[in-house]
Amino acid sequence: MEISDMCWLPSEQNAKHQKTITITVEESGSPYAYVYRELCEKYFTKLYQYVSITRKKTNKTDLLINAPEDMEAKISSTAQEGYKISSSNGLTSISSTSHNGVLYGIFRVIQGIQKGDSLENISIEDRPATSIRMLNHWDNIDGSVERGYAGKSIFFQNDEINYDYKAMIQYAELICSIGINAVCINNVNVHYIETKLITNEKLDQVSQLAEIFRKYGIALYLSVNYASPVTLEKLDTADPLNEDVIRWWENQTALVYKAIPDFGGFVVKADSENRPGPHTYGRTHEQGANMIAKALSPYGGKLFWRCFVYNHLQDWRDRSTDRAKAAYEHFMPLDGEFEHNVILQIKSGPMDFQVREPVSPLLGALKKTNNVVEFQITQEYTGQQIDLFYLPQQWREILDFDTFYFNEGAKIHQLLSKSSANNIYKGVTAVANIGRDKYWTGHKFAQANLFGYGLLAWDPVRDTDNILETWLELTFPELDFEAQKVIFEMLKESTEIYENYTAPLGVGWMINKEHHYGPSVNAYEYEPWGTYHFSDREGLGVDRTVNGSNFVNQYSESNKNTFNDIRKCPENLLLFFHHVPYTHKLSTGNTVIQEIYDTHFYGVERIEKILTTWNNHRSDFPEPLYDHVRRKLEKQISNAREWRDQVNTYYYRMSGFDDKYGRKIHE
Ligand code: GCV
Repeated sequence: MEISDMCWLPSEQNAKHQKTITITVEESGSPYAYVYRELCEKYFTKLYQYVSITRKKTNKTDLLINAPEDMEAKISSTAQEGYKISSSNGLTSISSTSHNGVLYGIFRVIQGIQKGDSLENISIEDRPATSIRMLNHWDNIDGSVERGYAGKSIFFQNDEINYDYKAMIQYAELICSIGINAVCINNVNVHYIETKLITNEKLDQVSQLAEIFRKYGIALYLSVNYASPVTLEKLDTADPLNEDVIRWWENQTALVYKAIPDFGGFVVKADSENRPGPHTYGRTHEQGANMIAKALSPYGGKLFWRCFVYNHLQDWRDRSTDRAKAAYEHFMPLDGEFEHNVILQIKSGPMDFQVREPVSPLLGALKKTNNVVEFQITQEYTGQQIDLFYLPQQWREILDFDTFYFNEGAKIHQLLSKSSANNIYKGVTAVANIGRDKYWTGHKFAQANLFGYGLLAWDPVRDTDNILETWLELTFPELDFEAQKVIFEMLKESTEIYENYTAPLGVGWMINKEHHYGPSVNAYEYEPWGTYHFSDREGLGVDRTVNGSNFVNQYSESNKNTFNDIRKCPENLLLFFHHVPYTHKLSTGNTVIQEIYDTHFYGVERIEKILTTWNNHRSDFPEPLYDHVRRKLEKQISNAREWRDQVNTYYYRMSGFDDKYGRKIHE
């Protein structure tokens, strides 16, 4: 594997503006002092002309890394993961009470120097707002990646755990530098061979991976197959109340912890999209989850239990079932029933990582259960790392959504950062966008999504423009401000542009079936997946009001009233909540049909303009980058045109309304 891209970490592109630095990593008995030395050696040498690393402080020491022997082995609060960088009399020190904190402090200093700060001016005390900052890889052991758009798996190949050691170290450093502290290496859809990852056949190799991640304060997790006892042990049931099943999980979990004493825990997708689960055995989610959680509990392990549970075999004729309601209906009645180490993993929206959907009503509603929000960095429905989509802007809106469940502090970002006695673990997880691609992420600019995820997970109120500027400064030190600004504008606009030509007004699921790239208006309309737009000759949209599916009722009173009332419902969610006639007037004065035409034309024009700008600035960028981005933009434009023409033609034929500007719509 040839992944040489350093992303936002110092590389040969960094000019060595700074002259000399003496770094002291005190030999204080910390088992990780060697990691700090390695990091300093690797990265400070990219930024300084002369670097000397000592084990004892002298009067030459510029940077002192203090790693106390009694550093907390297990992190039990976000304060512990914090760090302090302070300077006085020419000496800058990094200190923390945990290994993670020291690492984050070192990367913070590196970033400061990269951005041109002088060492003495980097004084900061920081800590993460959330305790869980996780990545889920959907990697399969055959090397494929479900919904992966960046090449093959970095962990697996040909039914084996098989990775490039150097690249793995690089990956761990990359994600540590943005504060990630947990990684689940395999797909939530656990197939036969992956089921064996928790057995002696594979544990040796899993533990070697865990060892790499441990160096960087990252706990390793595995997705497990709920029916493992049946698949592996040939028990005739995986019933969570069955004694043999309970014992099987206890024994298997003990084996895992013998191999990896600080193993993070399991992730489970149960009773969802053909995956087995407790329902398969006539039991409930809390019975299934608690049984596995109890097996993990003696070792401090956690169980992430996904709430992506719905009927994927719905009859499209059945208008009484609304998939959006499923997660809440399954899990809300179970609030308070889960073991202390169960964490419910809730997709950010009630459907499935669409370009636009409301925030899941389960977030904020659960009061007595640990939960994390799940984002998707891999761009399944958002352009597949061909089309530009700067995801942090979407997440910013989600994090700022007010659930109105409490008098104060009810925005999603506030809920994620607050722990309470019943609800200890809080945070975020996201599906990774990584593969063996030379840029790691398929599109070089998709690195901004991974970077932004890390920074928002750490600080969920952070401004996304500032994240983008920081990413640009760190990633492209060789580009001048004007050139960086070109990329900044492209990414800033990208989210709206993609929404313009794919999903204006909150309409969803007009995407090609299975691979989910490009338009196909009715691909899902007569299918069992519960994802419809109900277009007819009069209008379109899904009535989820009190007179329709009553999904609105799952929100707090205030949000329910907003979404239910067509005059108050945000227009970018109009078709998610309401079935409206084509003649319905919007705040812009446009009718819905005209808005459909306008947004699709506008989206294409905007992306065409971006390519023109990119071409005009050709000489500002190194040829490989210019060419890489140009080729992606050309593909995006042809995709956007296809969306425009298929959707506009479809609605022209369906409604008979002309475009008031007389633009070309195919008949
Ligand atoms: C891993 C969507 C995706 C599936 C994915 C699933 C999930 O349905 O299309 O590929 O499966 O979400 O989140 O479990």
